Amino acid sequence: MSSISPRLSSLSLIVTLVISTTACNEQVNAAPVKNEPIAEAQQFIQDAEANLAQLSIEQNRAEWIYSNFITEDTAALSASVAERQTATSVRLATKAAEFAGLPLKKDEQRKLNILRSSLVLPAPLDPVKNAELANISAELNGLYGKAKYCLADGRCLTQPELSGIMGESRDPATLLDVWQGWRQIAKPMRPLFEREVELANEGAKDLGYANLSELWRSQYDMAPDAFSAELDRLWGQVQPLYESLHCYVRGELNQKYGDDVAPSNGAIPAHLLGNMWAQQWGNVYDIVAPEDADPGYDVTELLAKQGYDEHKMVKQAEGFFTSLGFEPLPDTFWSRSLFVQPKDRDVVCHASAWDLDNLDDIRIKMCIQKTAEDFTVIHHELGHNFYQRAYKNQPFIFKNSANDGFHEAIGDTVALSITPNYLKQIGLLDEVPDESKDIGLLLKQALDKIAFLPFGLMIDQWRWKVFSGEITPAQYNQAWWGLREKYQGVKAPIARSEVDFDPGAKYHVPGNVPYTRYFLAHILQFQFHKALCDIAGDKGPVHRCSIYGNKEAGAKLNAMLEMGQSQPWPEALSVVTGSKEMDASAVLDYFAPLKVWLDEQNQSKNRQCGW
Ligand code: X8Z
Ligand code: ZN
Repeated sequence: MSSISPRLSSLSLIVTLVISTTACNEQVNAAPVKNEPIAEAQQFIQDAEANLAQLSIEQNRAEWIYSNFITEDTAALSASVAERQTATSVRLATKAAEFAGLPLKKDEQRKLNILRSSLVLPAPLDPVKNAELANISAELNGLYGKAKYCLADGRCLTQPELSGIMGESRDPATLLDVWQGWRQIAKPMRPLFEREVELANEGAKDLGYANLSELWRSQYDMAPDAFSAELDRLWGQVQPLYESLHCYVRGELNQKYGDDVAPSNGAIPAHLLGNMWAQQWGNVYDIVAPEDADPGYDVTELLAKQGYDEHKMVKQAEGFFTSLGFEPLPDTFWSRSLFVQPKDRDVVCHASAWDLDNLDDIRIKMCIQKTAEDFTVIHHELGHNFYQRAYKNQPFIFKNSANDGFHEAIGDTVALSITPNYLKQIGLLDEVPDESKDIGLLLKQALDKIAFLPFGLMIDQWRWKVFSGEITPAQYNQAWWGLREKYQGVKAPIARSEVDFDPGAKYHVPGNVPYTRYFLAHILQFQFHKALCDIAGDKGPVHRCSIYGNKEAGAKLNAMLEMGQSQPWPEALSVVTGSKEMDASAVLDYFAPLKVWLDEQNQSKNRQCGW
């Protein structure tokens, strides 16, 4: 999906370079000899870039076909391309490390660094193990994509269909059935995941990293441990706001369901929060809505009332980007994307955005539900596509976002501008609620954005410990729930054991997609939104600002997107925000009135917060 794929490998030309770094470091030779390693490194970069650009297209096509038609044959073809591509990318990463320390141009050094550290599923050098890893990875993806759970009434449902029930049902027994049913599908993944970790750790070691955790954390223009500390700092900024929200929601759930189902203290049972993974809670807004500040509209209903189908939802989202000055999506986007879940075959329904040719063949693949939630997800996906197209003129290695959090933040930033005013402008809403309803709007937003933060953090806290060996296979599930409780204050509604493999029920675990990117995106999008609203000259509270139609804000955003990964991320961040630091103050400012209100509510009801 992204340009530098987890598994790049070679079909043809592997440039074998023999270099002598000592000659260069000692700096004693005459100029022509001294320059030789530099020229070799430059040639290596040029060849690697051409090679990878070509290979990525083949890989994208194989993966696209596999995820759109999951069969044994497409799995085998996709695994075989992955195998060849991983072999090349590992070879290039190894070689890139050998050029470290040469006095190269900044751009060249950056490219070597990216080549060395951008794998997310490195295979061991041993070709047999590489093939095994490619097969495991394809199998895990297929297991998730094909998974269905059959209800007692005989209906066998896919993940988006089951998620629909988790969002809508208010019957604890139904919710519990679907919650535990979806987790059945993950049990067979456990041995495959365990072996995947073993092999990828070996691959990371071959590349000179202590383990896969260190490699994943090395992709942020800073030392891996400094990055971990940065996450702790950001989490510390938003934790009090999360705790206020948790306390309020737990209290309201207790009122709705009673002590037996939803206790008034301790962790919240994970099946009651309107989402399969309790990661975003917007679907229980009706249960927790403030009595006197409810804005009184529901985007899902508005979409239905206005006859929006899947295509129109995507068109409307495209319209936001073009209003900022971005070119419309190409015709091929409309003819090649997947919007509707096919009835006759297995597909990976989890929403994704693709850039098939690293130029203009951009697409999304998504089983769209006609809901407010998916209207936002469509903006999220298009954010990826507009980013990809903005950096298409960069050299191949820089065709990526500043860091992976940036890629995840762009569409969400735009979606923060889906305000009541905007909905009125596009004809979805008749009347804009007055300011007295802001608490309702902010609460709805917080249920998605603030509730997500600890979830966005804990997935990789778990995985990094798995990769480093701190969590052993015998502790996978128990450690998972330990972290769920620690960060989110959420618990399993029924007993779990090591027969279960609950992490596997979340797409990004079998899909091997790093998850910290979403935590970062949930901080960054508020920084971007605030800065773009300033540029747009908006003088009101930031939660009511929409940058819709503002070409100046669009131009600034585009200036950052065009840079791709060519500069360290603080440089890109400063283009839009003027700051080189990730900072959650913008989150706190946005929700400041809600924080006051939540604390008042919790106090007036004498709630004991925390878990
Ligand atoms: O996976 C996604 C996107 C595709 S990159 C739909 N998201 C995370 C998730 O669904 O768990 C967006 C928010 C978090
Ligand atoms: Zn995304």
